[in-house]
Amino acid sequence: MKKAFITGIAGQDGSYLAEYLVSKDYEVHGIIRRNSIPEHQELRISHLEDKVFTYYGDMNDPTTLSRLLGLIKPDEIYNLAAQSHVRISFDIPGNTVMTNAVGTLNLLEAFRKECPHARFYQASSSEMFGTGMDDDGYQREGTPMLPTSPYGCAKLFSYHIVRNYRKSYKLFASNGILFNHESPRRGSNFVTNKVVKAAVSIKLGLQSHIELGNMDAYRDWGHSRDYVRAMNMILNHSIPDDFVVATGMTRSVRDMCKFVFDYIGMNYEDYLKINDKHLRPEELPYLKGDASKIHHVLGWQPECSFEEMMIEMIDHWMRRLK
Ligand code: G4F
Repeated sequence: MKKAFITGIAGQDGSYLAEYLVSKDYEVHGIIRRNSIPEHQELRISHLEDKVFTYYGDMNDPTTLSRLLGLIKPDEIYNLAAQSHVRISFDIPGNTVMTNAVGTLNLLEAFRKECPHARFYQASSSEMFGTGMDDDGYQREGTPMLPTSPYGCAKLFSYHIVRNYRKSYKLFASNGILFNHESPRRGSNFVTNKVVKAAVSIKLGLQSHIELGNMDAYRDWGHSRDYVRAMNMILNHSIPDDFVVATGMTRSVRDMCKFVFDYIGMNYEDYLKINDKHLRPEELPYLKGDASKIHHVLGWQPECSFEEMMIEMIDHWMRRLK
């Protein structure tokens, strides 16, 4: 039985990954941060209560990371913990860098010292590309990375330090460069789930309007459940390497909003207010990933379409709010 250690196990991706690994007979361990309202902390993994082992831990507590890796001796380490909200990274840049950059270094050091034969997955992000783009309008593994946020800068440090540790110490350490990925488990301050929750609330008479920021940003949106499968495939490849994970299709926030409101029989323009507080000091206008490498080398393909995913999210909020 393989053992996996997941940082960020209680998050959207951590919960789908834990579910997937349990289904593949892994013994799954993960850390959660101490929170003053413990009832909310493990909501996304409450259905796995008897199937996974959770511990208090923090990316900025290297002693705990070392102790846990020394105790568990995992075969696979998935570093998914992060301050994951890009706009909020402008409000708390120091915390974002400590968690998303220094935290990765802390975990790599614990890995190198306590279980160097394990395999290490780093949750790298398309936000690292920022305004970098190839001439054909795609971002892929070799595209220049010019991040536009503290979040993107911190993730770029982690991406490079993982490559550096791989080469310097001959470790199995890989990056998945994941484009946006969503699900009903997405936090409701990310744009897809914010729009879905608001549209359903408006339909049910619980809310009057929605406030958004940049409607003309384009994103490549896939389903988290598909993307955690890619993480596991990346770690089970014969060599450590870096892979873009994306759908290859891009849509604007406006298109996404129109799809959701149309689906439930409303016109988004009747309910939309633009509020500058949702804009970022530097915007990232356009993301579209080329996942050819992971298609060809590992045989990964997404299974859920954008439309199926958004409808799953709409159904989720309809059930919850009714
Ligand atoms: O949903 P978002 O907040 O996601 P964003 O910033 O693209 O970041 C997500 O994807 C990254 C991968 O590229 C991850 F690394 C990261 O952790 C996170 O998961 O915003 C998407 C777009 C942005 O362009 C934003 O400006 O939606 C635009 N937007 C417009 N109005 C809004 C809003 N975003 C949010 N969160 N809230 C709004 O009211």
